[in-house]
Amino acid sequence: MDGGVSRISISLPPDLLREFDEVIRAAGYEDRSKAIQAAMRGFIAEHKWSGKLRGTGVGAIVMVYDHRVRGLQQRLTDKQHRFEEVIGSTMHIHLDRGNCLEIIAVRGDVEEIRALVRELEGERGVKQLRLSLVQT
Ligand code: NI
Repeated sequence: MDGGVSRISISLPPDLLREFDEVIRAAGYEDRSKAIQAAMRGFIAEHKWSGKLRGTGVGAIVMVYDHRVRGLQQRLTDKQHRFEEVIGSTMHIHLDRGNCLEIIAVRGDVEEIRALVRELEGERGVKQLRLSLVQT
C-alpha cells in the first residue's frame, strides 16, 4: 500500500473536535487529516519510547483538568491514594476559574506508573496529561 491512503471513521466528543480544529487552525494546518497524522506520529513516538522502559523509573505526570466536573477532584485524589507507592508528591496549581494543573512526581515500578496514568487519563474532565519518565 505504498503511497496509498486508508480512510477511517472515528467517534469524538464535539468539544474535543472543536478544540482540535481551533488548535490546528492556529498552528497553520490546512486540513484535519494532516493534523491528525502529525498527532498520531507524536503519539506513536511517545508510546514506543516509553513502552520500552522496564523495571523502575522516575519522572512526572503533568495533568490539566477542569475541577468543575462533578466529583472529578475527589476521584483523582482517590486514585492517587491508591497509587501512593509510586507517588512522591503532588503539586496543585489553580490556573484559572475552571482549570487546575497537577504535577505528580512519580518513582518506582514503571508498570505501576503507567497503570496510574491510564486511570487518570480515563477520567472525563482531564484535558491533558503528559508522562515524562526516565529509567533508573
Ligand atoms: Ni485548583
